[in-house]
Amino acid sequence: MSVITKLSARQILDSRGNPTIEVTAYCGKHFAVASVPSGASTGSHEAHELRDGGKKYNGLGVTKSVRVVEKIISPLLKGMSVFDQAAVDAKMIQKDGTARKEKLGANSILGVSLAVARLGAHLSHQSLYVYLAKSYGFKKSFRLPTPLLNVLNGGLHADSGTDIQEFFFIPKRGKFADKLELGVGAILELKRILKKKRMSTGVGDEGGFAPQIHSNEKALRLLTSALHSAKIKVGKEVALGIDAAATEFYDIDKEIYALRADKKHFKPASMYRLYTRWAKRYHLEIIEDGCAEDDLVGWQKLTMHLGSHVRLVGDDLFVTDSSRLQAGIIAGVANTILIKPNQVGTLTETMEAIALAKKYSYQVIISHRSGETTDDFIADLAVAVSADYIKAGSLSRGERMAKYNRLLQIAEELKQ
Ligand code: 2PG
Ligand code: MG
Repeated sequence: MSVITKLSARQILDSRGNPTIEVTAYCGKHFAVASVPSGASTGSHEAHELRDGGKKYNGLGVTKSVRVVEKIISPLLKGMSVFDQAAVDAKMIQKDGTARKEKLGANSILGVSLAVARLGAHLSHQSLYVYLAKSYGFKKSFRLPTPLLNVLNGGLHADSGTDIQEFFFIPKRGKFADKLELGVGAILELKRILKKKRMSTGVGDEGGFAPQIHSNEKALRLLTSALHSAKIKVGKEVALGIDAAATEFYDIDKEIYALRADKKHFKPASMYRLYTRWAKRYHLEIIEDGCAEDDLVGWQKLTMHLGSHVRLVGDDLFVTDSSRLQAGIIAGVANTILIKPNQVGTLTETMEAIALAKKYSYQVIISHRSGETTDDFIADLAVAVSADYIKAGSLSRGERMAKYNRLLQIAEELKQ
């Protein structure tokens, strides 16, 4: 029988130099490793990250989480089948016993969850995406996701001065490898233009450029002009998209969205007007977190006005949580969900949210976090569930490229 014999864990550092947890799951002499990413623009409904507090690493150490894995979770799961992922996850959820995984920490639990899944794939001699699809009953007519390339970083991810956190190039033509090639061409042209304008070509947390721009709309204009000068058809060959991460610039007391860069304020019920203008002018295919996590009025208006032709993505809104997604479906908000396993804390709950989204025809985007490791699990996850998109940053920085390069391997395997 293939059972879990031991779990070990350690503190490693993520792409921002912050501590994070890496877990090894063992079945005798066989083992598999997984690590956990961490966000900056985290929604308040996300599951809890267990951190040490105190002086070391600005309180961000994860030695407590390491101890939880080795002293509590390892004996708890010892002897369980490696292949019964749902039971493994349920056991940890039950042991934790809190709604947001405050006791054991979602980082501890997710590290174990992902390492066990990878061990299951290894022991059954299957690619991880095949194993995941089989374990959770997703169709095996796999499809590669379209990449959302975050080519300009702002908000909490860079000091470029834009309120909008992420600006995407979305290459649409050809196979996955063709899309990356198209993306590289567009990014190099953007770099050339930035240089010509004597703007910085240094990159932010997710590998996108982060020049001082100080106007959200100027950023959109810059991207459009790069596509024009590369003779790429905007909207047809490469579309644009944004992650506003609006929770970060929503003033909850005054009930207004304060766009500092543009010196503009919007009430929840009128935020959609700004996006309507941008969507028309700049061919926006995607608007993620256009409104704040609990602003239902804003979300409803936005969905009513743009939902039929723009992908309106709930990130902080849904936090990969089936019950929040269910509530959103009933309220008629958004039409796409962003999936980040560490928002909810187990693979099984992540899969539940994806299955629910698919049932109600919401599109699915699998996403990295701004603080990443080189773990490429989400690439396999995206293929396992035939996600519509993957968001893993720009085409730079090793921790971002790890995901895209893993997709290139899978594309070769699938001849896609
Ligand atoms: C987001 C993510 C990833 P963070 O808002 O979608 O791009 O950012 O990980 O900082 O929450
Ligand atoms: Mg987001």
